[in-house]
Amino acid sequence: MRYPYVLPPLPYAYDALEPVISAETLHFHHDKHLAAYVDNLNKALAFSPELQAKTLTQLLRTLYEVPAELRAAVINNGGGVYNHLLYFDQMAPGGPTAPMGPLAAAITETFGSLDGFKTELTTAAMGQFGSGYGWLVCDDEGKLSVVKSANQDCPLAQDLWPILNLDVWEHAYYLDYQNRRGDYVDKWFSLINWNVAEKRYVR
Ligand code: MN3
Repeated sequence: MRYPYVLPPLPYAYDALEPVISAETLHFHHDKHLAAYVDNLNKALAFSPELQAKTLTQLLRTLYEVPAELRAAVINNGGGVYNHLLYFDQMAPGGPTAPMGPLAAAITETFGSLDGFKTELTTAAMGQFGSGYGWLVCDDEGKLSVVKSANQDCPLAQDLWPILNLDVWEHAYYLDYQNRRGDYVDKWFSLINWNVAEKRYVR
């Protein structure tokens, strides 16, 4: 994926994730918030052919090569596009309720159990002050960890490969849960499309 960026359709029906996430939330989150990140990323890159030539992943991995005057816009809007595409892709109704294969083994090895992983990601997501994400990432050796990030910062910039992310910006849950971030986080785990996570892990 590279410039000019286009808004891909939501990979399922807007009401597919109800009752955990409402169609109204997904309309705003995908059609307004993500669309704005796509538009603003294109504007930020409009006069930079060398940045246009990079894939989005390359761009976020080499932020140090982005001119200082564009860097904040690329971090915020490039991250906003990448992070949201992952967020929407990794959710699905009625998928497998647990990972299988190499990711399952790695989760057990790192966190003790799937519940151990959920506890750690919940702690990260709840501990993120203000807007941001909780993440399941791995390093180049496939070693898993849970991290949190502020705003639209993406772990790619730290040479970490994102496997799952949990958007805890208020726009992700406020219509459905108001200030109850914990209820949203708790229910969100039931939406994880473990097939997508597994594919990202064994890439
Ligand atoms: Mn969001």
